[in-house]
Amino acid sequence: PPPKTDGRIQMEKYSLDSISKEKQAELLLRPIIDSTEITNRVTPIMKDVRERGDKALIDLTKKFDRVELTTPTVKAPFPPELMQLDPKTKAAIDQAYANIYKFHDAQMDRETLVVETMPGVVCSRFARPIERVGLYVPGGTAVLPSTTLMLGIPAKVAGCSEIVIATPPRPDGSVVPEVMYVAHKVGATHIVLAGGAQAVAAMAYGTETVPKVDKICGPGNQYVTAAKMLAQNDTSCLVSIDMPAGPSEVLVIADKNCNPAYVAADLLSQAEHGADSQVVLLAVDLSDDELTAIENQVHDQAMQLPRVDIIRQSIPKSYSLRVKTLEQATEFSNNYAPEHLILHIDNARDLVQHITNAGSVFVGAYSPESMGDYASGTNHTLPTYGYSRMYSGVNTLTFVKHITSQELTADGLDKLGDSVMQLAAIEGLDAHRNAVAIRVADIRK
Ligand code: HSO
Ligand code: ZN
Repeated sequence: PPPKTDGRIQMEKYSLDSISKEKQAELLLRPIIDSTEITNRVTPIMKDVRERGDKALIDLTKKFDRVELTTPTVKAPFPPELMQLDPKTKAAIDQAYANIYKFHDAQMDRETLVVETMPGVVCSRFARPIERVGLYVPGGTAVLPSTTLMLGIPAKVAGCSEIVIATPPRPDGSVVPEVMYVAHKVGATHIVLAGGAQAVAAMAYGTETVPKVDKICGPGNQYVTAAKMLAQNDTSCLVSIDMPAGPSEVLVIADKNCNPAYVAADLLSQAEHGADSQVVLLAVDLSDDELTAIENQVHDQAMQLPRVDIIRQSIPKSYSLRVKTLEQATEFSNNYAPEHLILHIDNARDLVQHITNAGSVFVGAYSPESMGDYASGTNHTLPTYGYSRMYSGVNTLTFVKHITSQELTADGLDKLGDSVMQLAAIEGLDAHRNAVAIRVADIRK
């Protein structure tokens, strides 16, 4: 049961020097997600879409979203009257778009890498867009044009020729206008009015109106994640995904000179995402009063927020951990491998070189996560659940694959031939050996 807090919205509290090694290990873990039940529910949904296409999509959208559609897909060009925005919103989207575009355009791999490994042996590598991509934009408790930007812009920069966006319809069966405006800006070819596993299945297998895609990207709930994983494992649809996903997270490192109100605001901006959001505060050498100041801010600010009911669930499942030194904080954070890491510390920039695992780092008092969530230029689709240990967030290279090539001259083949023939002989692959021998014999004649 959650600890009794007299109605106070409060994180659990630990101190590194008074917890056991076991407790410390436990604090590094995320809640275990048992996916069997989810998988069992998702499997028939995917089968249905695969077998009945649009009809299944329409039925499932009626069942899960209570929306009756005549067709599940809107094709580009999208009607301007369906993307009317208030001018302030449009300007904000345009500014975010410009920054995200600029940062992702700079990531594009446009030059062929050419290396002459030995005289006459030239190896190259070049990028090509993944042709057809499916972008999942969740609906649920928030409208997410920002996610449309974060997925659509790198796909556009990479040069994907078919960009399919799936997003749950509004109750009247329409697309969120902000989402449609961004879809238009990134050059999306289709919008699929569906959410959940059925949306993923439609893009993985294709339907009468939804093109089958090669890669599916984007965040989603457990059903969406399970569907992405199932699709990836199904060789009959030949589709890949961006990364496994769990609930969103932030880890904040704060020292004595932090602004408690800023720290609390950052913790809460993560906590409001969902009841399962993970929020961690590492307090570096704070006095009782200094920690209390942050806790008070968390409570007081939370009480003013419209999503306080979600925060009431996420904050008590979160914790603060007091540590003595910045080194301890860094080590813990690297072991936790957070999705977002915010540094409310002196000389924050100096710590970045010591960060080994994190999806995205927010450096100093003036870099709240919100900036990266919306508009500074970095991507907000990031690895959660400790996967920042080995996955990168979505970026422009998410939407390309690399092809290598080589060209050898007779001289190059001659020089390297003996080694290759030797290796082929050791592997017992004589046809391989012969493919070299037959040429070398001519060259050496
Ligand atoms: N923090 C979320 C992204 C988001 N925030 C969207 C606001 N809108 C996961 O990185
Ligand atoms: Zn956010």
